[in-house]
Amino acid sequence: MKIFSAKLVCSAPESSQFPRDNLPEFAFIGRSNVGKSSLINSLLKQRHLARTSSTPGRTRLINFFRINENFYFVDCPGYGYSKASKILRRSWSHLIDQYLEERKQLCSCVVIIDSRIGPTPLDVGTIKWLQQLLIPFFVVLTKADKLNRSELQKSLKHTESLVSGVPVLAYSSTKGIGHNQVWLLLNNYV
Ligand SMILES: Nc1nc2c(ncn2[C@@H]2O[C@H](COP(=O)(O)OP(=O)(O)OP(=O)(O)O)[C@@H](O)[C@H]2O)c(=O)[nH]1
Ligand SMILES: [Mg+2]
Repeated sequence: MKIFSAKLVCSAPESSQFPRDNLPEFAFIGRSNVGKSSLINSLLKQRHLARTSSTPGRTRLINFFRINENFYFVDCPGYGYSKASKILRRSWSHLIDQYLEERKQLCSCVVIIDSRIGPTPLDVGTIKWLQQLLIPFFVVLTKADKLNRSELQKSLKHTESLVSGVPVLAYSSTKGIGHNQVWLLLNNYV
């Protein structure tokens, strides 16, 4: 995919502020610090479009990036950040639930999981929720550069066994591993 333009058009604290132009959307969801914002930057070959940080819980609002004036990448707050207050955690997860339940223009979710950790109960819960809502999704295992080949194969197999039939791809934002494969799946929708 050739990227002509990519801009942050909205950081929404609540659903009334989601964009209203009805373009197709891809949502990037996963645990805090798993590499969601880095994946978005890497796919768009941008360095600082989505804010990344080694401090978990950095993305607190739902950020909408309009790409090529044609579709959106949606960067969601990470779930499961244990140091955030209970109230904050509840408001983030309420915001994400609202987004997933209501958003008609949502084409597909990209569920992001740390390849070194594999799916946690929270990830499995999210996947079940997407299946219940009939939202298409695929899984990206990030930080693949941190594993050797056999560890990565093991992680892929283990994740595949938990999400039978759903594509699972390895990705590294630092090395660009998986870039074309992720775009191939996204291209099915735009
Ligand atoms: N080695 C390596 N580090 C990565 C990769 N992806 C992300 N990181 C690092 O992981 C940390 C978290 O990345 P973010 O992209 O901010 O993670 P996030 O999921 O958006 O985090 P929150 O917004 O806080 O939920 C940063 O220090 C990144 O540099 C990767 O593929 N390889
Ligand atoms: Mg982020």
